[in-house]
Amino acid sequence: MTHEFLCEGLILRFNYLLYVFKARMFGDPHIVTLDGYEYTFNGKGEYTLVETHDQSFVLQGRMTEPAATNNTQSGGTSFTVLAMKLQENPTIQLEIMNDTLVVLVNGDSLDFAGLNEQRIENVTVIDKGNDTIAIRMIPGISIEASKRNGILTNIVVTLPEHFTTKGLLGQYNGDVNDDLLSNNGTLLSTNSSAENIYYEFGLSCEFALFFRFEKSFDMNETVWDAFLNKTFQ
Ligand SMILES: [Ca+2]
Repeated sequence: MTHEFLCEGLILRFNYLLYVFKARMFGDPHIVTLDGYEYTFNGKGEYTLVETHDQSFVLQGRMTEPAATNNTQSGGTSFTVLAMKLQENPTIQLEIMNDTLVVLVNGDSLDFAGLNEQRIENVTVIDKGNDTIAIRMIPGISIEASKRNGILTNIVVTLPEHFTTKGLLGQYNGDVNDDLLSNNGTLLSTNSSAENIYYEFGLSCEFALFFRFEKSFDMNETVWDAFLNKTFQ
């Protein structure tokens, strides 16, 4: 399987683990935690993917339900925004605007100025072409994502192994069995049903706003109502 191959390569080289969001046309978001536990989470809203216990690094994401088109049928949710912050470095946001993948730095669109790489403090943003952006942060954080069919996909997160985390990407500590630690401290069995994972773990990762997506966040009533629809699966 692709993720196993990727995991193996990264473990051998960097001793990192990773998360892979497999590309599917509006399909169920498939998550592989940093420790390698796989589950499906069809959330709709804004969630913490990774938060280190000391809150020095946070990665958040927005999941929305793409509109159905003539050729596709909606029915699942997908990531459309990622936002991250490391310590006092600028907030970096990846977002699809008007079918274009853009990078916002503290809310302002990043101008690559003809280059494919920009450095902002301890953060390097790389335009890898083919609608793929990579963000590297000292000390060894990497987030990559691609735009495909109007969503963010092939999201890969790598962290230094000494990081300890919570969030949708799990409790990162080398133990695959304790990844479903909800925000209220309840530990779900990795044998839990998809429904239990959705309600008792996934929804607990909706974040108390650490930072906002204000520059581009469409606060119109329809979108906001949709984000508040906790019954969506
Ligand atoms: Ca774990």
